[in-house]
Amino acid sequence: MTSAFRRSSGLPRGLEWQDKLSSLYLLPSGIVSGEQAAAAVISGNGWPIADGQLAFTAGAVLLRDGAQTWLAMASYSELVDWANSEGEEVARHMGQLVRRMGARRPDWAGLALDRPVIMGIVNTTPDSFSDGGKNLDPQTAIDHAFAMVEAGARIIDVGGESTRPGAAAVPHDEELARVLPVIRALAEKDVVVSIDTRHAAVMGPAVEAGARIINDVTALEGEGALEVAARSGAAVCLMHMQGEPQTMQADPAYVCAPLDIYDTLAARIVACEAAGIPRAKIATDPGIGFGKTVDHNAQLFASLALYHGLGCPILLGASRKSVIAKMSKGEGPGDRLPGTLAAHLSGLDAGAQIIRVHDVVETVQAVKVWLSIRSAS
Ligand code: 9MG
Repeated sequence: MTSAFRRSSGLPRGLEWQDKLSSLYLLPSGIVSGEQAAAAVISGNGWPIADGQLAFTAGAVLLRDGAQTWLAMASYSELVDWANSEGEEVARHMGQLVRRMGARRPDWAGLALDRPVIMGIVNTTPDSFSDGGKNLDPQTAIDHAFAMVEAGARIIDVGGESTRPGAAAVPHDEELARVLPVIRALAEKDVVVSIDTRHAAVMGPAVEAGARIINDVTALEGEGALEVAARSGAAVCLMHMQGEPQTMQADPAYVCAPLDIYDTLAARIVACEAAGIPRAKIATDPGIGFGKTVDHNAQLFASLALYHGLGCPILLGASRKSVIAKMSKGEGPGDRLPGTLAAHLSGLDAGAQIIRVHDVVETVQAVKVWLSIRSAS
């Protein structure tokens, strides 16, 4: 695996900042929790992340320069001194970033984000990469979803069109016929449902049927999607994808994957706000496996905390994806649970609030152990 960044010997100093601020990013590191987080913040050696249960005590300043991104590490207090010594513009830019990182995240779709939210996957499709065909019958899908809720899932993500690499498009009425009975049955019992779709024509009826979240792998780029999502009042998840499912894995290319994706998500948040979707309703997702090589995915896992700078909850979805097998020894989708857990727990360490999974029982156990350890720190 290769890093997305090049090591710099020190923090960037004395630059003409006014034309460089948009190339300046902060990747929080040295993330601690519980009493350690509180002690770091009180002593001025750290800053809270999202809800105050986590704090970062150091950070990487990332500076893009053409095709290269330079990385300089510093402790939190060195970062503060540095930002203040580089002039008003840098202090303001860094101040906005850390304020966004530290702001408490309000409930999302009515869910408190003070402990990890597990989103269970129900694909009512014949061709999804891992569970394709298993939940095509609505009653089977509904039973499976209730079992996931019983096991601890707090959201059920219902999809009626596969977005796996190479998947074919499905007519909207077919997609609706697959998802609506499942959404209705779950919503009737007050289950929080997200509709996994990239089509405005599906989003509207799905929300009317009771879905509280629109999970769109194209970050509401499709025709009419922003308007429908805004009108619906639903929470949204903006996921990053490069290209189209048919071809996205052909030759994914970035100047710097973590930062290119950060910029795209930032622009989509601005578009949402302009359309009337408040930031409080938005979650962001770097889109593991969607138009990314193994190196790109590894870089995203390693820099996930960067996305706290967008000021929204982070959703991470690595469940059973081919990247897990590519990082290991080529296991089939049904044998990727251990790698999936490792990837998701690393996401929780970075402060991700929501994880999207197939295997709820096993994930709940892993998260409970993770929480016990975290709450002792
Ligand atoms: C629908 N879908 C498939 N993979 C996903 C991921 O990683 N994140 C989100 N939000 N949705 C996904």
